[in-house]
Amino acid sequence: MRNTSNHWDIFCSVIDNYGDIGVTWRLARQLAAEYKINVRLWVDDLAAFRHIYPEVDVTATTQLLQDVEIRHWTTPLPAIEPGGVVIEALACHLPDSFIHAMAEKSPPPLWINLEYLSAENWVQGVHGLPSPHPRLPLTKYFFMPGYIAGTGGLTREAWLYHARDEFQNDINVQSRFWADIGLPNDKPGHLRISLFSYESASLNSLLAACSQSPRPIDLMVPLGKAVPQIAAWFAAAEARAGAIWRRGNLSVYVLPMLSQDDYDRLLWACDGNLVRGEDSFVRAQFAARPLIWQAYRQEEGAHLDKLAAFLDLYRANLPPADASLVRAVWQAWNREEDMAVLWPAWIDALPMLSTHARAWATHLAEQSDLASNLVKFINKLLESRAF
Ligand code: TRH
Repeated sequence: MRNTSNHWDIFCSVIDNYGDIGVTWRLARQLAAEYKINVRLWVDDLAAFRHIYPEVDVTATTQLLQDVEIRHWTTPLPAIEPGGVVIEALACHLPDSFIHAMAEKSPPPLWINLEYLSAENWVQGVHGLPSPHPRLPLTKYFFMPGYIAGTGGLTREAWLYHARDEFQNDINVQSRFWADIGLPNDKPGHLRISLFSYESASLNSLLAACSQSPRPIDLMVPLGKAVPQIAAWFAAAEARAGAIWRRGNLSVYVLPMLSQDDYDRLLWACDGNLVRGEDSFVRAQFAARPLIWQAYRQEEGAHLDKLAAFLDLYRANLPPADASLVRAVWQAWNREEDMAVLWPAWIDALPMLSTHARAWATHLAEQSDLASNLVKFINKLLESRAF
């Protein structure tokens, strides 16, 4: 593929949590590593960034990480010449001064609005549409991540599946991983489930069901929103990384937040994963392990539409009884209902769900990835400009 060989600016505003920086950092480093693009990633919250990439220096206005130039996005933005491509990610707003600098550049940068991921049908219709600026000689293009042909695809690095398979096929590598993150690896018969969720009224019933499970369950919980609620359920005084809480057949291991790459390994290593938002959700699908997704809550239940659209795709090849179970479990978790009956049913179904998860991950890899789709999209626009 032709190298677009110029400078790209990606803007990321951290609205909350880690998804905004998680998505943009992952894309930025892939563009730099696989396409040798000079990426400048503007981030307004370096502290949030450091949670998923501990090497980040929160005091630096400029730093180079994995061949990506990281710029602290301050207000006002320093006067700077825009790159040839400008990506406005996940509903952030470019500073006016930068938009004017874009309009003054000749030719003007290609302006991409990278949207949130959704499995809903309308995504295909919007993907690639131009939106001319009302006053300035600039056009912004919608780039929609998605699961089906005619969308922008999903961010998936070239190395990902190979690294996952090497990890999942090598018990020694897995043992080293557990040791490296300070967890025991000598628990035959235990199920290991990772949990990354928002606060939830369902959580207590899930913990209770785990504690009564016939098979011991180890819940791996990186520090975050769910931890105080779990600590309260155990009546534990302090919620810190390293804490271990036990009740019945449930053990909860509180982990520090891991780097993005180690979090991938955690997803690969566990028997099942509870994930949320956007990026951890996609990574859990790539992990080829059973998952339950908690969608980011939106006004008027818009997240439940997103959930339903994804479930339609994900369950398409499952026998009816299994398909119903998956929908019931995911809906209950998202509607914050009681998990007492559904959780044990999901645990019992793990062998079937594992087979399905692998088939789904294989299916996803048939689609070209978001970075390569984006580079193709940009090259096409450049070619159309040449005439
Ligand atoms: O953190 P999230 O809930 O993020 C978001 C934001 O809320 C955002 O505003 C919203 O629009 C979006 O969701 C849909 O969930 P997400 O998307 O899964 O992002 C988490 C990131 O954190 C992801 O890149 C994985 C990373 N991560 C680590 O690197 N280490 C960890 O230990 C964990 C648990 C996550």
